[in-house]
Amino acid sequence: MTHVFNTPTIDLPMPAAAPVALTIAGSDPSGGAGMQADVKTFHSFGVYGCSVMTLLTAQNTMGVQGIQMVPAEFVRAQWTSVSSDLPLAAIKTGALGNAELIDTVADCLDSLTCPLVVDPVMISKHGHAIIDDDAIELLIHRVFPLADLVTPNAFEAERLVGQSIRSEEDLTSVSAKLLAMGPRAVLIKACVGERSVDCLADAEGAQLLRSPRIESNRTHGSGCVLSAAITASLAKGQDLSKAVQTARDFVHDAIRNAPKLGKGISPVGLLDRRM
Ligand code: PXL
Repeated sequence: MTHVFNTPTIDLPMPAAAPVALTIAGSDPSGGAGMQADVKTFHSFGVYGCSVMTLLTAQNTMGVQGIQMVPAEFVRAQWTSVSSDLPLAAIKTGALGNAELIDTVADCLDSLTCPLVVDPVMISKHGHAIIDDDAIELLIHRVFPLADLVTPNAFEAERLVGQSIRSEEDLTSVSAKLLAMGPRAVLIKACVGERSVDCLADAEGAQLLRSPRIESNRTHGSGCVLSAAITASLAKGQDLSKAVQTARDFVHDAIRNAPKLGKGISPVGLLDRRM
């Protein structure tokens, strides 16, 4: 006895395509940081996420156990595949690993027309270096001038400029020095005293964005999520200052909503921000 089931053909309406955002970043196989955090964040904002992988980490909530670079020519091959096919509305970079990879990524991004957010990832939450020292100079000279926004944390900003940040005045002067390296805007994420203070600076001037500090050790991936959230809003056509505001709120909520996961620093908890 043979049963035949015929599903009727239905003419489906064509859904509107979501804006597309690309991350050029490293992999965190535990899913909390890196390219995985970026693509999940894009999805939370209703943005279609795609990725070019620069390096693989062996990593979990307790630390980074290993790191392996993707060959530069294969990073270029991934870029060619994605950029020749998908309508990229915004791009972010995360961990870029070494000088050869930075050169390759800079070549790829040279003739870019969509917004570019550069997260100058240097070190993991556990203190593991994710970029070679000699590569930092190249990041400054080749990638920063292409960026609409660079988003260092205080440690990265201090390392890039060679000046420590102890006060809001330091924050403003370091942001001006970063701006002089060529990006159109800079967002430094810092803590001054009991407050979280971010500094957003562009050619028009600097604004200090103050908020209460949330005491939490469930913050793995928070930097990646912030820059990815800004990229998602830029892909949707928001202006930079609004995109930064939306992304800061998103990260605050994500830290507050982080469940305990794994034995170490839990990842932030991403909520739906499709509207
Ligand atoms: O959170 C910064 C970061 C970015 N990218 C990768 C990482 C980390 C931190 O661990 O592993 C791949």
